[in-house]
Amino acid sequence: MTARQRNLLIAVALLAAVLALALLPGQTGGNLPPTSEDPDVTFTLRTDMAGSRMHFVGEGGDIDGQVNPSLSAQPGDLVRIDLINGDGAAHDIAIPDLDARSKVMAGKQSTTSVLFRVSQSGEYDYLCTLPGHAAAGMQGKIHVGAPTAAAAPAIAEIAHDPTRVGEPVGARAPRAITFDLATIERPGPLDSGTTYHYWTFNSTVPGPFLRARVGDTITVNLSNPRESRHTHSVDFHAVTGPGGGAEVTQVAPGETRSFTFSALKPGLYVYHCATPMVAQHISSGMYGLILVEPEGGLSPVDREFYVMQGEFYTASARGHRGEQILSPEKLLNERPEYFTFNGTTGALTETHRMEASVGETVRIYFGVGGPNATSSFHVIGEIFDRVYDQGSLTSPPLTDVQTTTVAPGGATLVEFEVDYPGRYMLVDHALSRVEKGLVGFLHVSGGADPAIFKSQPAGG
Ligand SMILES: [Cu+2]
Repeated sequence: MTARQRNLLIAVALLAAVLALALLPGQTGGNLPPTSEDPDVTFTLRTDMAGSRMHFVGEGGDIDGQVNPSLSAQPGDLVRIDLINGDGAAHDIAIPDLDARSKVMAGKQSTTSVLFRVSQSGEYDYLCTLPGHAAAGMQGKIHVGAPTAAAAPAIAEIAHDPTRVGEPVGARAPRAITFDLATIERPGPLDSGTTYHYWTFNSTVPGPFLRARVGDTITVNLSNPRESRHTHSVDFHAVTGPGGGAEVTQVAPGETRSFTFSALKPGLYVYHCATPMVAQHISSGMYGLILVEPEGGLSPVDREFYVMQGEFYTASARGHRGEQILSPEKLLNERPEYFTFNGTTGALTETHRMEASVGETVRIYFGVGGPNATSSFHVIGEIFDRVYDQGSLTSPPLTDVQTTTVAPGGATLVEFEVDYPGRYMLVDHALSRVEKGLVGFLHVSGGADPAIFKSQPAGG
């Protein structure tokens, strides 16, 4: 090779390098870009080249090994497509109709991804936008199905029965106990004629009322069914340890994780999912209460109820019929469209009946899942005889309280004797929230004592 030929080769190589840099805008591989939102559905594709043909190949799941696989999503889904470079050439992936496009990647095993929301049913093309690549075969379809409107009436109830509060510990000694929790993602009736795709513990909102004694050694088994789309976890506020358990229970679909903790302090504590975005997992229904009773148990009462308050941040306002979907913007701006006791607007007015008789004592275990709104808990027409403020069972209770403040991730016990018949309304005294679904009924039957209350005849 002459010096002139060598110089020419170097010049060509330099030109190629400059051209390559100019053609690759922004990030060109490495780690996938972080996303603040949790996608509803994720697909992974690999690029492949055979002769002059190029295509996408499905990686994992139902599409594994398929050339330019058809991808499926539901209206409203946030969809993420991760793309792995299998052939070394520069590629990207775009959905032109949705104005969604990934960055360009180049080099074998480099990656890129695209995140987009499909709001309407229909068929959309995905393709590589580099010149000639779509024509060489790099294109496929995304099918966005219609919502299953016919399924709505048959959807099973999701509201936790407030009378299911477990067994009091009584006088028993500390012992080892086990709680099995499953993270169930399923649709449920949020409001009249409206459904929502809930994420739950054990298929109800709130999750089960867990009851233990101080000194118990508690093992939690957290299972995430194979059908789930998301990773979940659990953080118990009754736990002393990393993340309240959340650090060791990030459980992917199809897996189970366990931990054991000592119930060091009596009290009424919230548990909740703590997988990012945590506020989304909580607002979708992933919270509950665990009662750690003191030695000897709580004093007996005639009626116990389990009630939790939460918020739903939906794309449409209350009154929308059909399926509601999450609005991440409203969630981040803390502008809920629904407030609920026990997960649905009718949970404590239509679905479940809370009853007591005149002369009985009532205890309500009340917690706020939230994730954001503080509750000003109040029962219209009653006075709380005792409030175990902030769920503390080692402080003396407050007495004769009208309204009590309960923080998100906090709880309280209220006790009162019911003295007069009627329908008493449980509310948050931030009363605009009644219009968004936040109300429950306590039905009190029995004789009316006019020394306590009587109406006067209408005047003249
Ligand atoms: Cu979760």
